[in-house]
Amino acid sequence: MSEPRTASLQRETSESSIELSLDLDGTGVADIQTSVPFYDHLLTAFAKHSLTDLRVRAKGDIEIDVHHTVEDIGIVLGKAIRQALGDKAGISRFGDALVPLDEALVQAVVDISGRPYLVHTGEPAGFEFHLIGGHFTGSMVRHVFEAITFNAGLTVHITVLGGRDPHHIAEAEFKAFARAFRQAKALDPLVSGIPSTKGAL
Ligand SMILES: [Mn+2]
Repeated sequence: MSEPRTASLQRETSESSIELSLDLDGTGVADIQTSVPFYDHLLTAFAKHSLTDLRVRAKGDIEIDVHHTVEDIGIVLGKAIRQALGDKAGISRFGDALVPLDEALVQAVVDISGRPYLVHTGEPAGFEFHLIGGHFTGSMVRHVFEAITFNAGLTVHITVLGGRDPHHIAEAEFKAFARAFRQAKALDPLVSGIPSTKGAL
């Protein structure tokens, strides 16, 4: 590996203030303070299981709702992933994972395609309305994946195959995504150059 695959971004709006840095070739060290504890938990799981070192400091108008802060961090995380991936030379490009958390089971497939596309299905009826950890609604899970996918330029399929507990379902979704992303971003010694017949991703 030549270039370090790192990125460090800041984003400031009237709704949130975010500092985020990551290293795609890390060991999964997470240092995350978003002011939304359950989101810290999800992003820590993402870092750990994707072997991405991730540091986040965020403040936002959570007295209104956690929505702005959670979404904006997803946007910045996506942009940082895109920047850190660079020209994508030598990557595996595709990854997939099937991850359980007790009764919950989630499949994730990632293509570092340069084409943003999210297919997200299978959350049980009413999941979007459930409050997890007192702040975080189930609806935010899809919203975060939309923000990451669109800003990182990934094709992502996430399929919830089973689950009853909202905490388990959300966490299994992040772990499955992390695990699939870990494979996709991995450098494959057999790949020379950019793994696309078009020559660019
Ligand atoms: Mn948990």
